[in-house]
Amino acid sequence: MPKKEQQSACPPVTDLRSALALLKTLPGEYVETDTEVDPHAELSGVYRYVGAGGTCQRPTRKNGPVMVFNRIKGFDDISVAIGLNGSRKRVSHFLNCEPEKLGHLLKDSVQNPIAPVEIEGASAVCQEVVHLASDADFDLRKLLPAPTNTEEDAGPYITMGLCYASDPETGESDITIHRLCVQSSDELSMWLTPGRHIDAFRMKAEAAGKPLPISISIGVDPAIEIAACFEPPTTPLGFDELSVAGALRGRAVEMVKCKTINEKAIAHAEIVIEGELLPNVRVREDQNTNTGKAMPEFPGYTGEAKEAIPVIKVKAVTHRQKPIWRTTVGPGEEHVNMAGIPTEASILDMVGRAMPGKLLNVFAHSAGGGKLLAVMQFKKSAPVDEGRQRQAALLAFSAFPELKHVILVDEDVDIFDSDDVMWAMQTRYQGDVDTVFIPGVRCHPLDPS
Ligand SMILES: [Mn+2]
Repeated sequence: MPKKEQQSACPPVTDLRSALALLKTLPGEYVETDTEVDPHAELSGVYRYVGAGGTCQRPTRKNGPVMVFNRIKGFDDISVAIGLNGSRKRVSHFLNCEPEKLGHLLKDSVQNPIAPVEIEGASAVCQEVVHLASDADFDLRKLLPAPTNTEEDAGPYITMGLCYASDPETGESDITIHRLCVQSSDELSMWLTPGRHIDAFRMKAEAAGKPLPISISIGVDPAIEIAACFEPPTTPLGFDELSVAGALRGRAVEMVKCKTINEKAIAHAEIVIEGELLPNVRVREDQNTNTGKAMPEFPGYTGEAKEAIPVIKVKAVTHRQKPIWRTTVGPGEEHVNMAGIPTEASILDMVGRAMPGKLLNVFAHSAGGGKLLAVMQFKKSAPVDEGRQRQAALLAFSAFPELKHVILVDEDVDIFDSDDVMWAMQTRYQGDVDTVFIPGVRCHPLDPS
């Protein structure tokens, strides 16, 4: 099969650079430009037209290529990569799995985790260059080309920062991508959706009057970016999602001790920010712009700036030589895949345990940003199975609390083809009798309805 030849021709994906090297071998998946681009309200706009897809406002419906910008206005020796996970096909190449089977692969990986390991600092590429916040000229705004996605955004945003912190009592760790806004030369604001695990650690530290050390790794193996998007109950409090990435690669993720805080970071990351979540300090997210807006979010709307959110005091930035910054835009196919494939895995896992063999597959559809809508393919083998598909849907809502809509289809419907799903709804569905409403359930805080 061609796929096998391709595997032997390409080195395995172990970090961002090897992922980009793989994409360069695939037709139409990679675009690189030396044309200078402004990280302020230009870079993300270019990507929106060329690559984004998904819930991004349309000039086009296509899922375009990954983009790498080699010249960033105001910055030297740093490039920016956007959109690696922006198509299901690309993710399938990164994880060496058929696109339709990705949810199953992720489910199996959660069930067979491989814990991260620590390596010596000397062999960690993420610490080749070190900038300390105590240096006189230290300024995050000059070091990091974090894009301001639109003119009205609250500031430059770190959208692909893999935040890693540990429970002050148990020492258990968690990795999650959070919305981080650069607020000053050495401060970030951090918005944590209620219930997130790092917020639980932060609250414990705050109750003890202590800061919570946190590392932010940027530019890593895409397997880590996707694994980090698992949420409870699939990965409960204390479950380090890096162990899912370890399972995906069959090899533990390597971590290194941070230079200035008691925490670890991803050793192969392009860039690491080391800092502390400060106790009892809050900041208004748009204090520098007063626009009332944060940044474009995954449902396809601009998120509101938060009134009072936690602050990270940055202690250091470390990076590889000539690092590659990694960013994304909230609306678009990249978010769909990162949030959606773990959603699919969570639903497959829970329904599979309750009724083995009945749920054939799930697609966390692009229209819901990978979170709000799931299309479930249910196998009814006998007349007594009628109604069990509804139990499967109820289980899906428990498997992923941010889910809002489920569409149930039979095994002959291609769940990845929206036309096929719409056909099934036109020909097999009677809205007044076949729709089940569950009143008063909270979904995702960013759902504008
Ligand atoms: Mn977690």
